[in-house]
Amino acid sequence: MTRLITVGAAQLGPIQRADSRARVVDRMIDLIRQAKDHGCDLVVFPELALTTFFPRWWMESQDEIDTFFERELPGPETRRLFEAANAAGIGFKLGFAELTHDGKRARRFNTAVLVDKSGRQVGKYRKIHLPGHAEHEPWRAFQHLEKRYFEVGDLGWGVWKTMGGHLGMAICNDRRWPETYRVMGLQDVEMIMIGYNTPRHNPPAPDHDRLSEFHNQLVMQAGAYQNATWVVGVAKCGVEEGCEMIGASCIVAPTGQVVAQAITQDDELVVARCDLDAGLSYKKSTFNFAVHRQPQAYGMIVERKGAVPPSGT
Ligand code: ING
Repeated sequence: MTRLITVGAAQLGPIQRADSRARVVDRMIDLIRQAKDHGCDLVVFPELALTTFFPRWWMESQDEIDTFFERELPGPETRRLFEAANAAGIGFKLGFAELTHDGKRARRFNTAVLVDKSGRQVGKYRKIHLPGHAEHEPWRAFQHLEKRYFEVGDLGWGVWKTMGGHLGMAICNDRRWPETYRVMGLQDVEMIMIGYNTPRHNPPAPDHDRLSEFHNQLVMQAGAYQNATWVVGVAKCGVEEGCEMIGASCIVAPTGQVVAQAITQDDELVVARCDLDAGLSYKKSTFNFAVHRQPQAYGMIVERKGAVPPSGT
């Protein structure tokens, strides 16, 4: 018996600072319409999909920073998106900047929510690996202030039984860290949805720029294969306010193979029919965690944060 889920990776082209949420929602609803035409069950949108990638700018006014956050979701400007998906009978994952209050103070996270075909919010994830820096670094061609504008996510990496399978989420820089995939792999995840906004140029390491798409694909193929799971990576890309971000959205099978990939740096729906049982043969053999893993040897991975070189001469 195969458990097929038809997935639409809904890559978004650039969103300029002046682009309204309404304009962006129009574009996303068009991608949902295309997904419906292709028989998609699930649509995956990028990280911070409603606005331009604002951590590229140093801002002092919290009010100005907060214009990029959602205080409620769905809210007045995003309700149309939820209604369109529900009318199409399509579930979706949406990345956005979350501003919430815990009764004592405001909390700000780089967040993703998973909504099923009935419109129910079944899962939420808050980004844990925040890249970049927390202070103004004017030497950079552009800033990357995620460590300033967001808190480290406090929900862990969950896996939810929905859409006929075990689905999990991660966000952008998370995809570069093997721990991200393994925590979900240990929850028997079958599909991991990852949105990203990845500038091509990395100011502290410009020699990496030419390898941006290679590294993007490498980490998601590795994560998929080593945890016998589908990985759906979806970009917001193109030139936003003079800053180019890579596309290369792709759908990776548990075999590690890329089964579909975007070819533009614009709005583009990438579709694949994903058999959620495709990882089973790996989970029963090569990556049978219960049989082959040796957690007693892995303690350093949790106990030690930074690398410590060997002692001696
Ligand atoms: N963006 C980038 C990412 O991890 C980055 C940050 C860029 C890291 C280039 C390394 C090299 O894809 C986000 N938003 O995490």
